[in-house]
Amino acid sequence: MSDDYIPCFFHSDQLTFKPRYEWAFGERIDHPETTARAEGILTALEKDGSRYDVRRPEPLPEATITALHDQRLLTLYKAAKNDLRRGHTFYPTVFMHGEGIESDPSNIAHAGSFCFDSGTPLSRETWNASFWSASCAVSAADQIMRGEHPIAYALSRPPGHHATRSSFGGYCYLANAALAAQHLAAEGARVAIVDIDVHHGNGSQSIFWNDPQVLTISIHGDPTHFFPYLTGFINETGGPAASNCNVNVPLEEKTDGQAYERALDRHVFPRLEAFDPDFIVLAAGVDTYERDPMGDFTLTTEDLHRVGERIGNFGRPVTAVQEGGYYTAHIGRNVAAVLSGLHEGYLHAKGRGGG
Ligand code: Q9C
Ligand code: ZN
Repeated sequence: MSDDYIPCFFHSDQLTFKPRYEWAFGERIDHPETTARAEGILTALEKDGSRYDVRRPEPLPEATITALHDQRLLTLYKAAKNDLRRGHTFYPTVFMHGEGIESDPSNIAHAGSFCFDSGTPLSRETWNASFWSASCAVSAADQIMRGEHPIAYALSRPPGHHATRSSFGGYCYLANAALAAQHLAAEGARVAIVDIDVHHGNGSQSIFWNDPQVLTISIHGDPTHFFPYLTGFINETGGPAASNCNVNVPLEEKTDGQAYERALDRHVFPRLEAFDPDFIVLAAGVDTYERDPMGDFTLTTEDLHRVGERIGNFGRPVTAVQEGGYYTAHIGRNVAAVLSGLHEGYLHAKGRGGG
């Protein structure tokens, strides 16, 4: 096993998708999930070339995606690829769901029936960019599964933790972290998804709701007043076959690094110890940052490093998958803080650390 650097996965086609705008409390705003986010992260990784090795992912077999996602969702993304005009971005306007609604995924006009918010548009490029984003997550997981490295990173963009088996939303189209977890669990391993994005990881929660092999933990802004509003409460603990395999840790507005670490100690590490996973998938959003325009926590870059360190120090191999993080000027240093923290924490746990 090579401990000395972190393999990182990214494909340039992920930059072809450019959502234009979304709605924030009735106001049209520039879309926060920009290509500049990925570019900022890449620049930071390349600046520290002795620690990070950026590579292209292997393309995912489509069967890996349909093992987790409804085929109809893929049909919709492919319809967008084939039917939308170049340069056109489609915003669903009708969101009928449920009984008696017969939606046809080959009809873009029905897209809202597969979608749960107004911020997650479709274009010709959505499928290809999301495909490579998901491929990054599974390639990173594969490095971990083969035992080649203790820490691997997927520069996944678009993000994934809000996407469910059959719906998209929250800027997410394919469930990148869940696909990584599925890959790691394929040979019977126990996997824990730890979601540190400031928003509840509703997609991962719903996908593994009744699966006792995958523990899902999310620590996030209290959905009483924060996106995605309908999920992320503490009473959501898992389905009948997986009771207590889902853990939500909602925290109040303006949560700082100290309170965040306290929550990790009280609610996250005890559950990880009890579950005893073979692998961790870290849904690594950095929108807990104090200057994040979407978040409502107040973590500093040093706090993010400390969070990474604490999770690495748990001593299990970590597949880190990028989620949110919208303060573009500092996203590179914030992601590097989490990754270097994971690396240092892991080496420390194994008695090979310098610190
Ligand atoms: N005015 C991720 O961080 N938009 N998604 C809320 C509020 C949804 C964020 C709009 C935020 C989703 C992966
Ligand atoms: Zn987020």
